[in-house]
Amino acid sequence: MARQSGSAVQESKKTAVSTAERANVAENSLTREQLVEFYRLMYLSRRTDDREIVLKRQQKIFFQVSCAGHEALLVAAGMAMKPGYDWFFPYYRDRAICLALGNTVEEQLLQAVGAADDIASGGRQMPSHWSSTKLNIVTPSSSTATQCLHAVGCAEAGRYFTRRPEAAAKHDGDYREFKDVTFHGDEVVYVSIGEGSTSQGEFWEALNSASNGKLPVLFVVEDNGYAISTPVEVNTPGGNISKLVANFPNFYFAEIDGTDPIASYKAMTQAVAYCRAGKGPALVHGHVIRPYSHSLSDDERLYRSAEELAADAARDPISRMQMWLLREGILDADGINRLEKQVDEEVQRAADRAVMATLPTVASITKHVYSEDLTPMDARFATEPAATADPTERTMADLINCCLKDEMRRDERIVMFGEDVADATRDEALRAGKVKGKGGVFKLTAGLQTEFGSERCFNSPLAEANIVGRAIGMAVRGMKPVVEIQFFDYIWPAMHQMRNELPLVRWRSNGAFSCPLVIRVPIGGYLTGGSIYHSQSGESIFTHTPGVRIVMPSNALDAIGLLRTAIRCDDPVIFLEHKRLYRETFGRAAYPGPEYCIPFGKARIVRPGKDLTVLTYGAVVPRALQAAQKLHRETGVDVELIDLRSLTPYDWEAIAESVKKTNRVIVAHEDMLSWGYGAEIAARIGDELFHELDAPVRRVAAMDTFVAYQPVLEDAILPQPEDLYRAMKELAAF
Ligand SMILES: Cc1ncc(C[n+]2csc(CCOP(=O)(O)OP(=O)(O)O)c2C)c(N)n1
Repeated sequence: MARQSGSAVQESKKTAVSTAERANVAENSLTREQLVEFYRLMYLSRRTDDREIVLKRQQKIFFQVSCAGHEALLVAAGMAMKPGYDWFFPYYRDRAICLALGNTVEEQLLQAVGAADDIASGGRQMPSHWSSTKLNIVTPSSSTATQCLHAVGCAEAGRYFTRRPEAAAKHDGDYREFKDVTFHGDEVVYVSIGEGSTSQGEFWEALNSASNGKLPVLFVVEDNGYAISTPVEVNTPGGNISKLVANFPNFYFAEIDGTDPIASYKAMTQAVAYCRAGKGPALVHGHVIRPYSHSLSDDERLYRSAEELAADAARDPISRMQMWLLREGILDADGINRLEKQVDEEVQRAADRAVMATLPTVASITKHVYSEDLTPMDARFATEPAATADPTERTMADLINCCLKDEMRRDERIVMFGEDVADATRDEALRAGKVKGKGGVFKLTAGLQTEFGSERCFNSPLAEANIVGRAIGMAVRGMKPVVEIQFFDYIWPAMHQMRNELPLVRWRSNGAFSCPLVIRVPIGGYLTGGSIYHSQSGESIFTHTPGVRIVMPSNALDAIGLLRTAIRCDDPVIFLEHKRLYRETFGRAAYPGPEYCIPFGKARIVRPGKDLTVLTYGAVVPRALQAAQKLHRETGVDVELIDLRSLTPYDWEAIAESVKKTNRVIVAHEDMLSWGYGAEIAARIGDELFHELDAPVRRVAAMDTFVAYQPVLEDAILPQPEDLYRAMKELAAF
């Protein structure tokens, strides 16, 4: 990892050293050249921060957060690891490790100005949001701690591909065409976090899985004593994170003075060696300082005394290492000056270029919201059901299970995990045929572990962010996780991952990284007694997020066809499965074969009609059909019933065509009325089809409340066939 720094290194070679000093250097296992390079990188990082601060004051950049005080710990980590071989999930303080890995100052400053050529994000992310496909630095968000779970998933993917190298093969016709896989078998995954952010549950969820899986993840806690203005004792009981994590099994732990380059390097090399040898994860807790405020938006003098700041300054790693190099005779004053001058010139040149850089075009904004390579609307996903020897009508639950099996047979990159999805984690009894296996609370994953093994279908801890966060890390590496959230009602702990991470990986990295995966979620009510926490809808919360596809089938054939497309496509998909429809008589179908797909964004006309359009999806489809049939029988009003099937994207052409024909439209859904999915559709119809309408757009939906347990209340809260019937009748008569 030694990087030469030109004349500064030559200068150092000229300096005389005693035998004792040589021994000291050797003991630290860094050559003299490496020690000089170590200092150069630290100084380069600090000077880049200083330059950004100037640029911010000149209003040439718009945000600044520095690495100052963390440089020794981070250069040590960078020197102990292999760029483009190991994987990296750094946070915003990590300028120095990124420079040590090979990021250039110009690359970093291009992000600060928001340039089109910013390799990390194309001008989309704030400065210090490092990302590089060449170096395996994975695009981060600004959210604290979410990255810990991605690192765990990334390490799991490395292990998975090492054990099943054939799974890494390219494959035409699905996402694999665009998702290259690299692995080495002994790569280590670096993830860093501030001590304040260790309060987040996702940090602990990551330790849990890294420990259980003995995964090669190096956690680095950069403890500068503050989270903005909040001191360590508020976040960490007892004030020391090392004491709290000490009992996690399988870990290598080190607590060090992270302003000491030699101690830092020693700890990092030992931790990396431990991980690389496959012994388990490591956690290095470095005590560092924060000589500048949290960011340029903060003034630490408001909450830190002058004495405290002076005590920090006395531990500054830059001056400390400079003194050490001088004392050890590795560099003399001239050598230091020369090195610093070179660095200053390098930073100056980079800044001069960055401020002149071309800015991104406004036309680029919508690029990479979704895959530019393969859309789930693609014609390849439009197939017909295969002729079948077995015409047995199967339930939605059955056909979803069939689809999972088909796809797992076809694509070895697929893994399935979630709460209780395995047949039996302790599988002796299963293998001996003594137990049948569970396979999910709704049995949708039954038999997957038995057929595909415990590495491909397994139980997660009871932690929804853990499920989604790990899946994201795996998908970034090219795996295809098809995970389950047990009930929609409990999706909320994963919300942080689902809002700030999953939909954004592609867009925020300007297309450099992506995480196509599927989250299957049983959703909805009409259960008679399902109550508040087993009846929730809420799809509009997710359709309000760009970057993910939202699908909600109403029958068995659509479920199998849409799920297959969800798995094969190149975008993240939230696949909403209505629990009430799992085993319904309505909408059963024969198995349509292992290639049957339905493209997203294509509605299905459930019942053609000429007088009135009803747009709906999910469990309201059979209810609306019942109402439409009754209305036709009784009054002759002919309702056109359209099942949207996919909610993002949705089939505007089908909607417009139908409204132009009937001139009257109802949007119906099970979720509550206000700010629901129907509001958007109704608004767009009002906007674009106003002249086609003979009546106002009506909505039928749940009351603006929660779903109660007592069936009398539940029935009143959720839209029933009678409510739909009444609305249809009124609108037809308008
Ligand atoms: C989930 C989340 N909550 C709040 C914030 C706002 N925020 C940004 S940095 C920060 C403090 C982080 O402190 P620490 O983890 O100790 O890291 P440090 O900045 O000190 O290196 C906060 C509260 C955020 N980015 N993400």
